[in-house]
Amino acid sequence: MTKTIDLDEQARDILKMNDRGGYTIPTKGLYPYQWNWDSAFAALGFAQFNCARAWAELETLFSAQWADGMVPHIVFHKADPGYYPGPDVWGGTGPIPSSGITQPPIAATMARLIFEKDQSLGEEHMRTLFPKLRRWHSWFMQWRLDQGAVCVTHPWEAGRDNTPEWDAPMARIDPTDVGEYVRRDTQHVDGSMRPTKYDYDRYIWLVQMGRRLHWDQQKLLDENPFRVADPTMTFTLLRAQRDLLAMGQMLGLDVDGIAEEIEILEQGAQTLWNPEIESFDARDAHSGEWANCVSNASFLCWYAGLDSEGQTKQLQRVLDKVQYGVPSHDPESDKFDGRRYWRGPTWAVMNLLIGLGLEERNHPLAERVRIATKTLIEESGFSEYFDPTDGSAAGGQGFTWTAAVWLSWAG
Ligand code: 9WN
Repeated sequence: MTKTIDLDEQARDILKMNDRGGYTIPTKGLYPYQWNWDSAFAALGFAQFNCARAWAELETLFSAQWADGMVPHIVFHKADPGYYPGPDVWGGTGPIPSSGITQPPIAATMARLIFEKDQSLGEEHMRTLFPKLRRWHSWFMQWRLDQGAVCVTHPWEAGRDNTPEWDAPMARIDPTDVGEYVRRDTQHVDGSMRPTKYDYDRYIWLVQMGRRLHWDQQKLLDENPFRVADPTMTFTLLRAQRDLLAMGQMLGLDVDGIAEEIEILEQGAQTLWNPEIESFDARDAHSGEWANCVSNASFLCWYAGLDSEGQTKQLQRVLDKVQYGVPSHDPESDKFDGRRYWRGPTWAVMNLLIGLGLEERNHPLAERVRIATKTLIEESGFSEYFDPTDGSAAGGQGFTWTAAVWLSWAG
């Protein structure tokens, strides 16, 4: 009991420590800016003790929304040389210096959860956020669909940077003209826990291409060799659209077209079912090839409101295989690496989304996912991610989103 109280306090302290006034950084040193989905999780964490601060987090994020509706994945409020690639490399064209890509759209869902805790002030904030969320979701619908599933155009967009799902599309990029650059991430954490130089050359090459094309979506659609229909984006957008529709109806706002978009996404989500491996999977939008990967994003189907017996079998299997699930990559695959970022480790934030979906659908595995997450944090603290085989801490420490997961769900 005492331990739990201490962890509550520690989690609140982490949020306060990473608060830069209106926005929260993921962790000091490694990630000194505002990240899109990290911020939405931070808002949910703040809502457990300070709803006004939670709304401010989302509003600051949306102050960086581009004219075309996109909400960038990093907002560079104040330059910091400790992170690469910074604002000058990205050349984002929004109102505040930013990256040129987006991240999983979970903000509408987090806003709804915050609204449910804050009915009095919440209505005013929701009314302000609603049209902005609507424009962001419409941007996805306009630019990112492949057979109704939502595509990523850079591995960083899905927030799962080096997952094996990108291996084949990444191999087609020739980054020989990428030039010299200095990575900063490996100065903060051990390189064995990070993506490799092979990955980084391609990440930076894609950024340079986007910048050259001034982040024009039509031009990127024509030129970008990396375009993958992804379960993270598809399931999170489907869920976000359902929440937006519910909020809009509740507040009597214009929800015209959202129900139709939900239908498109529902059909799109089904196109990500790979019958060969019997799992939701990523599909290369250029070649049509499957990634053939069971990842933690495959388990977001319940979060998106979709039941799946096949996916339940997969979840049971991977949870039986490692003690501290949900692993980001299949522990029976030869590409599984328990400490290398999105190639195996367990991420508390993904578990939160997976767990919420399972709980809402009264799934028998729901409690198992929550308890695994709670145990990880109790045993190894608020680290960025964890080794699913022994539960040890990995990556950055004092991490905002892990603290938010503790306060809002796992603790
Ligand atoms: C690139 C901040 C972000 C998360 C991502 C995670 C990692 C960045 C990086 O850190 O990505 O966006 O430099 O590695 O993969 O999910 O939002 O915590």
